[in-house]
Amino acid sequence: MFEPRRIDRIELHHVAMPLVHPFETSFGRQSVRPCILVAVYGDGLTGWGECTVDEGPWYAYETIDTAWHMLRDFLIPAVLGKTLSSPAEVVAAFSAVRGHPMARAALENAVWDLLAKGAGISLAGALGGQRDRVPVGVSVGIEPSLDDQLQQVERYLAQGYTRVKLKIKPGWDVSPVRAVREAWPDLALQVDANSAYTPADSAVFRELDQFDLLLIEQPLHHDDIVDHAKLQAMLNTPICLDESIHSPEHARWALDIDACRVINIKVNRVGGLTAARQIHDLAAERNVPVWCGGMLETNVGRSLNLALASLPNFRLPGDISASARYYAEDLAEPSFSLNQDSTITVPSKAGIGVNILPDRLVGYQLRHYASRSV
Ligand code: OSB
Ligand code: MG
Repeated sequence: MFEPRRIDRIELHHVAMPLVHPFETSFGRQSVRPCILVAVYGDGLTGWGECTVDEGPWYAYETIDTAWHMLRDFLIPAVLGKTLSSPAEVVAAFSAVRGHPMARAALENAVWDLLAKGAGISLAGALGGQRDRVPVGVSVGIEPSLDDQLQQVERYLAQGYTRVKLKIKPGWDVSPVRAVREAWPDLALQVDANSAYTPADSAVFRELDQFDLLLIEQPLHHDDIVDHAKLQAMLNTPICLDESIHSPEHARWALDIDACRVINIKVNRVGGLTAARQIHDLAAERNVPVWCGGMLETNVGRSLNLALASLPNFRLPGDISASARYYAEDLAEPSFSLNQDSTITVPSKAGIGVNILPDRLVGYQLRHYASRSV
């Protein structure tokens, strides 16, 4: 499918993007979202990937600085100067590196973009995607009061979103869910605890089980599957794992013991598009639905998420909201808007289908690294 392309330079851009509205989860409140953009240069074309790391190890153990170190000192040297004809060769080149999925994903995904651009095909086409628009929802952060939360939900519903995810944490769970459920009895609603609970909290989940939720995302420990299996056995609502699934192996282990009945696929968390597609395929074989999670991406990561979510077993709406839900201006264009049917259109231009705006990139940039040119 792809033509061989020699990787002659790789650059890293650490950027910080101000969010239009602070985003609070059980692990903290954020008004600025950092990320590392990876640019892979090969025979006159450039591929881009986004590393969705935070400043600190809150959602995952990786940070901006660990990813920078892994990319600069191990991952870039493993592919620089090589002639690549498939992303699988990048996966193989990284096989000696343990862990650090977000760092690996950003560089592998940039190579997917480069090779798809070289072949003149969209990333969705390269992956085998089958839809030209994908259903999406919105992830609503924890708000200072129930009134603020209801207002946020109302605002997003007015914009056309038909699926809402509420962030929960101990002390902010049953009452916000009840308030939203009472206000909108038919809304497609789900919750995400980001690992804030322990097995001793099962009473909270039995109560949440009454609200006809689509799923309960990552209630327990970030590395656990065993306690999730025990909790799943007590509930009718499907448990969805996010943080606990770091690879196709983790997905298989979790499904084998019925630790979850839905998987949130985040391409960075699982180490790249190759692994993300493997998890998608495994879940499809077992008739388990998946959906595409988000990490407050710029348009670089968002376009890639849309391509991934065009695969057929992405059967629940993704956390892929319109660009304007996140940033007043993005560093790549075109921006994504919500269609009237709560979908977003999958980019059809070659590669990820968005262009970096160099002035914006420089404007949001905190740090830059360029490898040797070879
Ligand atoms: O757990 O899904 C999560 C954002 C940052 C870190 C973790 C999560 C999230 C979201 C945002 O829920 C989803 C989005 O990008 O819209
Ligand atoms: Mg989550």
